[in-house]
Amino acid sequence: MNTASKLSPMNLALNAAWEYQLLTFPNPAVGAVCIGESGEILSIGVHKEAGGPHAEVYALRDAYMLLSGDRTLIDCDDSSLIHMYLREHHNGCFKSISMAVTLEPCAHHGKTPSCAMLMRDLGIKKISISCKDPNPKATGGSALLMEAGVECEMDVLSHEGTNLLAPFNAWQVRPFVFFKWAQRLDGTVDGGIISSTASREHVHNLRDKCDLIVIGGSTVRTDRPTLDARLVNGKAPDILIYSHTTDFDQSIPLFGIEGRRVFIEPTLDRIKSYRLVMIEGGALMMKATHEICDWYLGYIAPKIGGGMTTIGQNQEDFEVMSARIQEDIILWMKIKG
Ligand code: AOF
Ligand code: ZN
Repeated sequence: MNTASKLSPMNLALNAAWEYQLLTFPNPAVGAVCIGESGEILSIGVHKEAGGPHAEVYALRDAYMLLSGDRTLIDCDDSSLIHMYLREHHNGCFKSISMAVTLEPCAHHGKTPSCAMLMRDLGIKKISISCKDPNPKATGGSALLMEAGVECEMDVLSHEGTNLLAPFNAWQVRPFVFFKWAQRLDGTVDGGIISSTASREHVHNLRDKCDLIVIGGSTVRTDRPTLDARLVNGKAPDILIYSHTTDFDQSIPLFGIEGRRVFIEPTLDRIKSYRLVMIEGGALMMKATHEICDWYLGYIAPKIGGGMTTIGQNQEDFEVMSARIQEDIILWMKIKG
């Protein structure tokens, strides 16, 4: 059954954006959908990395290709080129098209040109927006579109949109901290590799964007981890080993990576000088970092057996903000409240 067709356009935009959550650092995760005259979904676009095309630009590119049959832009990821090409060739094909976007389209020219100006110039009919852009340099897109006669609906699924935008809001003023763990269906977290290759690549992509990983001393001693991003050829972030004792076997691979700094400290204060921080560890680390964790990222592998220890000494009630089923189940969560 194709459940995607039952979701609202804004839900589709939100789901698409969650796939790139934190990977767009320091930009926000954003999703955008183009909708045809009869309410049919034409395209779904997502912002994939800072410096790349914004979500709206991918959605407009793909809708244009569908409506016009012109496939010239099919492999184009150059935002300025897509803007220029669409302006030149749209031939009025967007005049009955609506869009749903998780974030107000940008009104400024940053690393890429303004989405709101492009949407205005293409003659989009209507736009639904979940959240205003908190970035003072980029905001103003909704006003610009309304002035141009585009119908604007604000605050659509605003709770969900605000959740999606939380890391971006944090980065303006403070670090954003999340706790990541992997478990089997029986709750065990030990006994070797648990997650699928795809999940581990996702973690490595996240490590590549993080500037600090925090890990407990006992995990370092038992797992002897590397904590780099080798599966995606990414960078190895700095490490804070949260420990009261400093005697670690220096042949543990995480110590041997050039260009990375490793701190061994009995407090978590170091986190304050970073912006995107991942905490890796088990039950004790989860408890120790309860006060400073914004979010929890859980990978649940469809397996039982092979481990002894669970993360269940803790008691937490989570709100699931995004649940994705791949080979593993991937849950983005925050403490309920
Ligand atoms: C959008 N759609 O998909 C995103 C937006 O340097 P730039 O050109 O990439 O602009 C980055 C700013 O644009 C970012 O700080 C945020 O305010 C907004 N992000 N806007 O219309 C998107 N990612
Ligand atoms: Zn934009």
